[in-house]
Amino acid sequence: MMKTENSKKLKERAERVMPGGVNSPVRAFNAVNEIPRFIEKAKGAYIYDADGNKYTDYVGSWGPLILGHNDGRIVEAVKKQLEKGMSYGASTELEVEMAELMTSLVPWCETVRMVNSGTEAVMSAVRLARGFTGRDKIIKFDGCYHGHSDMLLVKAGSGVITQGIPSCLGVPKGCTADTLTARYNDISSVQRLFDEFPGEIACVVTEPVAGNMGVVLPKDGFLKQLRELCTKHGALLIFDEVITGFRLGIGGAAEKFGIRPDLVTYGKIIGGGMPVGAYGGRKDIMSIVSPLGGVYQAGTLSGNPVAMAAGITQLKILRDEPQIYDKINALGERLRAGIRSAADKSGINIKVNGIGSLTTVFFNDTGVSDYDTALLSDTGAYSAYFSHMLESGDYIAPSQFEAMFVSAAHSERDIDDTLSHIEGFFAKL
Ligand code: KE4
Repeated sequence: MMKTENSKKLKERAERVMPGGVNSPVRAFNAVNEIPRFIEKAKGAYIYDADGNKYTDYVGSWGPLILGHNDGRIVEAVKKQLEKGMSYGASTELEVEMAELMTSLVPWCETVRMVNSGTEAVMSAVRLARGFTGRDKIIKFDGCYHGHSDMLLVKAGSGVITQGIPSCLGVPKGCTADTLTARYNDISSVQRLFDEFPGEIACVVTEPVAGNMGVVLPKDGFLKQLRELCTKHGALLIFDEVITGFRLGIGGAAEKFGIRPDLVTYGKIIGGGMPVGAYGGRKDIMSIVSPLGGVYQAGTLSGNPVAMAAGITQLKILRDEPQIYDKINALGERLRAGIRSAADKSGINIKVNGIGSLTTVFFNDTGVSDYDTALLSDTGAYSAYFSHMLESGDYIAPSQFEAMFVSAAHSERDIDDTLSHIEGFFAKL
């Protein structure tokens, strides 16, 4: 058994002064009945906890660390900026460079605004869609998670499913009265809402590949039908690419599936590990964002130079070394093929969903294509799986409803070692 004394002590200290002892609920490990590991340091594909245990990391800070932890080039860029200052509350060339870089890499994102989190990015994009269309209603999908702004905490995924919160306390009915929900991958459920509320729907916001009910891929044609419906009804299509942006490829899911959203949101990877979010898209829509127009949005640390230095460095590496995507996608495929083969050999009924470097093992013997089928998963079995993997030295998501992230720092050896641990778990069942 791994030593966890120091993590245990830190958990007790944390719980005295922080709700649940965490700054984000999923880190509490409540869904997997384990002592949350307090991480002391990290490098490449590995993290090390307060008791000196080493893990191969498949969380990667929930997505930002596509190059692995503490890439020397990013560290150098951050150090260089730190010598010149941390934050000015004034414009800098770095922000311009970031916006030029993003809009050059993602041409349908014609202008972009930096914020400090994915939550802020999606909240702002939805406000903008409402402001641009003059309509109040929005459509989101059951099981998709777009951060914790009031109007989007309706049948949300990620930590909301993990903690089993049917709906969030503290969100007044008025804030969600205009939030309509549809079933992911069921275009008729979207059509019905447009038919029921003609001329009232400002936008459809979606994760183009869902990552917050576990990884769920869009069915063939689903995103294209969404695009067509939004165009037909004068609603905006918002792709929440906080997970998929710059992960599925330099152009994210929009490029991979050949769909042009009206607005797109980013986070995670564009910050290189620092707190960053962004929203952007069609210039005519972005042209009503303050100070140009009447849709207000602001942020003390938006475009923070240290965060920009980290994010620009990471994006430039991804731009200049496209073979990184070949590597992480191949490693993701190796992982999925290995898990499926191990399950077949041991006669275990699981489903493995994934795309590129994103994977989820569902303890579920039906296909998982939406919120309802994801909820059929055996979270008790997932918890046992999590504990086995943790004890074996693999740090995977402490929730059935999240993704495994592979980085460019992972090796085939890491994947094969992890596969042997998974085989070991299946053998115990
Ligand atoms: P943040 O506010 O946490 O930076 O981003 C919110 C968000 C928005 N959109 C999507 C598609 C997201 O996945 C997220 C946040 N992702 C979760 C993990 N699935 C963050 C982890 C956590 O909450 O601790």
